[in-house]
Amino acid sequence: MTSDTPRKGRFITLEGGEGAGKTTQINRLKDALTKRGFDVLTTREPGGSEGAEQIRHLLVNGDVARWDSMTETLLHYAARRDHVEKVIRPALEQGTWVISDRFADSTMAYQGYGHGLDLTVINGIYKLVLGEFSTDLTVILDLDTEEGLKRANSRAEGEDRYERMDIEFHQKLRQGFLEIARTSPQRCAVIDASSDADTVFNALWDVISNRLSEV
Ligand code: T5A
Repeated sequence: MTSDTPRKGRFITLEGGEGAGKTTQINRLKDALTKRGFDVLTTREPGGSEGAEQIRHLLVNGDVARWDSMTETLLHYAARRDHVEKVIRPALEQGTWVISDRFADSTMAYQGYGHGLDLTVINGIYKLVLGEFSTDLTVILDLDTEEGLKRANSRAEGEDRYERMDIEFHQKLRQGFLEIARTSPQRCAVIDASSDADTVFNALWDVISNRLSEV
């Protein structure tokens, strides 16, 4: 399938800093869309395909400084290429709606705005690896950095290499996500993730039903 092949399903991503509540909201969104008769696949990055899950292990574990920002970006894009080609594109082509916990905007926010890799370099890698492939809708869950880290730490299940990075890094990537939304308003929406999970879901559902005409 080339980047020009028409899609039948929709590709939605949820983005945000650590502990913003993406997993919680994706589960609710899957239930709501399934009840309305859509075939829904949920997935995540880094990971989502067998090869990408192996690369994930290299990214979310180990010493904070084990990769420089370019190596880290290339690892995320190697994983993403496998995920898109083996899982996301085939599902979309069959008419399945795909919801991913993180996608390319995370690389821009974390490795670009957070770690300082040149944003035009990241855009160039995106074009090289994915061409014109893009999300239909990206919802950014925006939450105070310290609150997000507190929520994420309360889970204590390992895979915490990024959570261990310093607070300034997390503050920069939060601003990065907001900047991404400002520069791509057609594709992105920001919602306040500080309320309880029901309130956040209501805001998410408003965005989904307003932006995607099939819902
Ligand atoms: N990364 C990823 C990059 O650097 N570049 C990239 O290109 C990509 C794709 C992945 C890491 O990789 C980095 C970013 C990440 O650091 P991960 O383990 O997948 O790591 O981590 P996260 O994506 O951050 O996932 P988390 O599980 O930490 O956060 P979620 O999914 O946003 O949050 P969730 O739903 O698990 O909730 C966290 C806790 O908060 C509670 C939940 O019950 C849970 O305990 N909670 C709430 N509490 C109060 N109010 C609410 N509204 C709540 N919603 C959830």
